[in-house]
Amino acid sequence: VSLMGELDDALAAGQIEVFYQPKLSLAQGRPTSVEALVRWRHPERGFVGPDLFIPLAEQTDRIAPLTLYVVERVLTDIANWRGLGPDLAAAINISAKLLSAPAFNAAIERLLERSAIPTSLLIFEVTESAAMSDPDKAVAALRRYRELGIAVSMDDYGTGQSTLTYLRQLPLNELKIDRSFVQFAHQNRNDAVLVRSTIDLAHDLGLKVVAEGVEDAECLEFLRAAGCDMIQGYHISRPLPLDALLTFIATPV
Ligand code: G
Ligand code: G
Ligand code: NA
Ligand code: MN
Repeated sequence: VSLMGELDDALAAGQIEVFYQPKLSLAQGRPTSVEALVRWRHPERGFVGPDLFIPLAEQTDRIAPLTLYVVERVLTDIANWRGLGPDLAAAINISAKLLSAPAFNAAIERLLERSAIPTSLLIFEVTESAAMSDPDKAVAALRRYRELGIAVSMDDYGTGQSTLTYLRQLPLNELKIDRSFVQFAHQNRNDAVLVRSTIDLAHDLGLKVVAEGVEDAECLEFLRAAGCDMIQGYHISRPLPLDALLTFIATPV
């Protein structure tokens, strides 16, 4: 049996789990959002990471049902952590392809209508390449998400091909600097320049900036000095299952 054949059953069998990685607001000194990251607990193969099965799901038309499953899970989980403290938004990765899929977008709207969770607690993360295949449709979909109250974040910024074009065209709230630039920015002069000027550029365009892949305190301090708004990475927390996230929220950083 192929891995993809099994993915259909995995959803039904509850083998797809959603972990959450906190993003720390430097101004507020607390997490203000989390990123939802899927994991597949396969009964025989053990843990299968999203790097392996997300691209396969995209190639075999399983990405829409998988993403809808994640969105439903996230809406349920938000209900679990609301009330435990200040509001914590959830970011969901949306594959390129889905932006131009009318059936997916209609299904998202139905899910949100049925849910009591305010859309202001949702962020959709898209990659530069995501928007690239069909820019007009991507722009229309992102505009619609924003009309619905969902914030839009550009993920993996800096690794795509036509970065400035996207910054001009896409309706964005937030930009996430790819971890390959962030990780060593406090040690490497060129990386430091790229990260600092990206933060300034984003701010001048009215966008919030998230640095991902922050692995130590020196990197955090570099980013604070550079005026970065939010940081995400192992230094704050690894991606956590819901239980551990609830504990994390209850524990001051
Ligand atoms: O921690 P990590 O191994 O979770 O994530 C690996 C990659 O998988 C990242 O690029 C992340 O954006 C992607 N990913 C994780 N969850 C999802 C998801 O629900 N949908 C999509 N499209 N990508 C995801
Ligand atoms: O591609 P995207 O940015 O959506 O995915 C985030 C990926 O980065 C996930 O695989 C997540 O587990 C991973 N990640 C999160 N924080 C860190 C970090 O501090 N260091 C490294 N190396 N990877 C991280
Ligand atoms: Na992401
Ligand atoms: Mn990223």
